[in-house]
Amino acid sequence: MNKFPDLPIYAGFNMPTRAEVDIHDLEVEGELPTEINGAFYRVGPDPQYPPLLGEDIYFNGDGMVSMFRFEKGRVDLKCRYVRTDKFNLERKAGRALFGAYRNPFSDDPSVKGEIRGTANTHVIFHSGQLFALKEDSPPVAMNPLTLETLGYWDFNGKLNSETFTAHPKIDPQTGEMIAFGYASKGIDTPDITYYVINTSGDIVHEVEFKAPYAAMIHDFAVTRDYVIFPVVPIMSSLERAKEGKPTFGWDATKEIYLGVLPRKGDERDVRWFKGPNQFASHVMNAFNDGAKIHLDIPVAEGNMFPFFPDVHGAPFDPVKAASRLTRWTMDMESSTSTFSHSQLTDMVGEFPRIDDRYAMEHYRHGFLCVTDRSLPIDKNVMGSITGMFINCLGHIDLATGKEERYFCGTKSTLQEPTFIPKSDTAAEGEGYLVALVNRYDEMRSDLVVLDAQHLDDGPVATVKLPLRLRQGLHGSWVPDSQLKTVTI
Ligand code: V55
Ligand code: FE
Repeated sequence: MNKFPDLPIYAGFNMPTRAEVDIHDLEVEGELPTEINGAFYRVGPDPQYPPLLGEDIYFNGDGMVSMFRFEKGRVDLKCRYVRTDKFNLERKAGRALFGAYRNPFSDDPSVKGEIRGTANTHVIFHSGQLFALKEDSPPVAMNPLTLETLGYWDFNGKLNSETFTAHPKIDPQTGEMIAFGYASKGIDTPDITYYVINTSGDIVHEVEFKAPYAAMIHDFAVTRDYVIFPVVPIMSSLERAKEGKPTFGWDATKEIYLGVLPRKGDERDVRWFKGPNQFASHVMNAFNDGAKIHLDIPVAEGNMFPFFPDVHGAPFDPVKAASRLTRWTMDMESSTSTFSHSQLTDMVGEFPRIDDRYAMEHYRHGFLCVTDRSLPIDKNVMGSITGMFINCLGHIDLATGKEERYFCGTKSTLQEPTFIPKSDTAAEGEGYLVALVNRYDEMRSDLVVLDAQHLDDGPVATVKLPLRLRQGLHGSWVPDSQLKTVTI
């Protein structure tokens, strides 16, 4: 009975590991720079139990957090499941109780009304806690040192939204966490609740407003003066959910909207800019020059999520799913409701990252997961690839236009990188990029450490893992200087 179905998302490299491990002093090839001191956290879906409905999508697996603790040229690994309410209920039952992604109508009646979150999308450190995040539910607080789950977190009773984004932004200058929840009044509601959370973890500003239509708002952008909510038509539908169809689906007939709000504004200040139908999800960074707001984001012509099918029945188009980093510019002084756009690179990529100390500001260095189909691939060992295919990490210097890339080889794919500054005072982009490499030939993972300014040179060190970490999503770097503030 406890057997995952014979489906590609549970096979080969994607077989659930379900492994909570502690490994002291991982094997390292090359020299780990001794200035890397802190913790690299990342999270991804790793289903605890075979799916209730016989199949599932990757986005619905239980969150497994990994912590790579770097200290003086050595690194330890700790992996722990996030003990969400869902995880605990299913462990007690010894089987899956929750059904389809974001569809409570498909659940076992015994869990009606329970929080369905999987905490599988991002891990963020703020106000001394680690938060494991899923956009359909509140954050889950974890002990940053032990990865022990403390439970759902409501910011001292002040979280009014049912939901909380997996992509909050930390202001590197003020230490504030800027966040929001969409579908904040329930599934398929157009409601957005925006939050500013101070360094002590208290909600100090809250704004409720409505999006032009109810859709998935996976990420948003923050500048020094504004917040921007990109609304693209990954539509939700309660009717579809009740019929047992996917709750979310792509609508190629709908325009996109960018909702702009001054950071300390209220609902009357929200201004919507409109653009033609296109797909965008993860924001690289944003900044404003006075009234001009620039938002850098990979943009695709069409849907990138085949598991959220076209609502009008069009087949998934992999060519239209190719995304390229684009700069959207809105002018708060003009009276138009449109925005301009310019493509910043020819590289096809998603999962954009930056030196987070330059978030919300003029910045120069961007990093991306890149798909280059012209590079060689060993088809014999790469059979079990599903979803996105990432074979390079790209660096783009936005000041000079210069690009560099690291190619992970013909038998491997990459996970999202995270930037680690050389020191707290190092210049922008001066430091390392860490990323997990999925070694399909060895069914094993490596953590590569690259010089962020010289990706072409290949890893300065490779942390050799004696096990496989499933494809993950997002992660964070927390330097020792911040870990020292942890008191739990
Ligand atoms: C995304 C990922 C999610 C999700 C919604 O990358 C959007 C987009 C891993 O879960 O629930
Ligand atoms: Fe994301």
